[in-house]
Amino acid sequence: MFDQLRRAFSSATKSIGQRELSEKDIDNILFDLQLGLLESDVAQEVTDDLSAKLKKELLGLKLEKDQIKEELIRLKFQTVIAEMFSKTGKVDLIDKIKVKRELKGGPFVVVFLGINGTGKTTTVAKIANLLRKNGISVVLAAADTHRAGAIEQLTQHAEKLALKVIAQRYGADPSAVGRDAVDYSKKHHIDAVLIDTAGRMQTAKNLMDEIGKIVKVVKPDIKLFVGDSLAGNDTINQAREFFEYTKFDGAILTKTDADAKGGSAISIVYTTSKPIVYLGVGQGYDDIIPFDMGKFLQSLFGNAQKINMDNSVLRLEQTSEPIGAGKSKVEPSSSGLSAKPADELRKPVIRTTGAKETSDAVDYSIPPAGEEKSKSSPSTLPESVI
Ligand SMILES: Nc1nc2c(ncn2[C@@H]2O[C@H](COP(=O)(O)OP(=O)(O)OP(=O)(O)O)[C@@H](O)[C@H]2O)c(=O)[nH]1
Ligand SMILES: [Mg+2]
Repeated sequence: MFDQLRRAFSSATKSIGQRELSEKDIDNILFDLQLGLLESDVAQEVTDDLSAKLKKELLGLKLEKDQIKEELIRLKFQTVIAEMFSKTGKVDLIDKIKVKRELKGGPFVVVFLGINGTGKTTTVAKIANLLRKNGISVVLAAADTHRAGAIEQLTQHAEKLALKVIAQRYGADPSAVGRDAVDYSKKHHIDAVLIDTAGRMQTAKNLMDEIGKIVKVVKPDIKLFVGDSLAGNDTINQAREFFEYTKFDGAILTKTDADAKGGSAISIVYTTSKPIVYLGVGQGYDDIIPFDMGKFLQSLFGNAQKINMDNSVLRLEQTSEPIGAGKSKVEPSSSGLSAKPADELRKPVIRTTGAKETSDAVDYSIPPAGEEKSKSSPSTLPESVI
């Protein structure tokens, strides 16, 4: 995971390390870095901003004789990225739920948002499993009342996890489903309500209006955007649009087990200034891990480093493996989603996988009847995980 991004950084640091730093040198080197970042699916505007910040840092650098070492430049890169991530703060979902439980303030309500196929329903199941393991009682709300099979899909997860799911018929008002789930949880003293939502409607505006209504009616404690790490450059458009409408509180980046690039994490944080809360690392119920900035940076930059940030020093723990290592294949899991037959697992709809395909037009519309939903599934997702 994130190997390509690490390569982008390390090749740029090498070329810096071998030269005296004039402004021209820096521009050339930053050009290489920009290319590397773009290839790693970091969005163009993010790449431009990052390299402008780096240029500022590098121009001010006083170079001693032995000082131009790869590590020194690498630290500058790290600092810029680390500052961006550390400014977002941290969301500890389990802790937040426990705090509300102690205050006896009713169930903690989480709404999951994102376009179709990013992994919302799967993530709802994973989080439910995680919360239960932490002694938190959970109810699921099937608020995707649009897509055929969506209610059954969530119900299957609920059955496997022995959880209650609150559902109505297809076409029902999703906010009413959410409200039912909250009412049920109040009555039965359930700690958390996880609301699965639709990812596609007639138009993007309909989708946003619907989500707006759910948010208004159920007043969630937290709204989590679910982004597909394989969607590449398109992730930034999705994140921006959802953030504009919902002001979500954090993001979950899915399919990082199949993601060799890692730019999506940077793009989401850059666009929204909201933290990445969890990473999806496979199709099993246990395949979700808290996002760890230190490990993410280590995964990008390699060895343990000290990073100066806001006058404090962050020491990255050295671990033997970067995050996601060894997770590139989905292992069969007795309790997991991957135990499902392949044809039961719907292929994700990846709207864009490369810079060339990027489009400003956002179309979350339902395809004409008969057209297969997952036509644009990526070739980048290994067969083994589909
Ligand atoms: N490899 C891998 N696959 C994942 C991950 N998360 C979700 N998936 C797969 O992505 C596909 C789509 O997941 P869903 O949970 O149905 O996506 P969704 O966002 O609910 O889709 P809609 O209901 O259509 O909006 C499924 O095949 C999942 O198993 C992950 O972290 N890693
Ligand atoms: Mg779904």
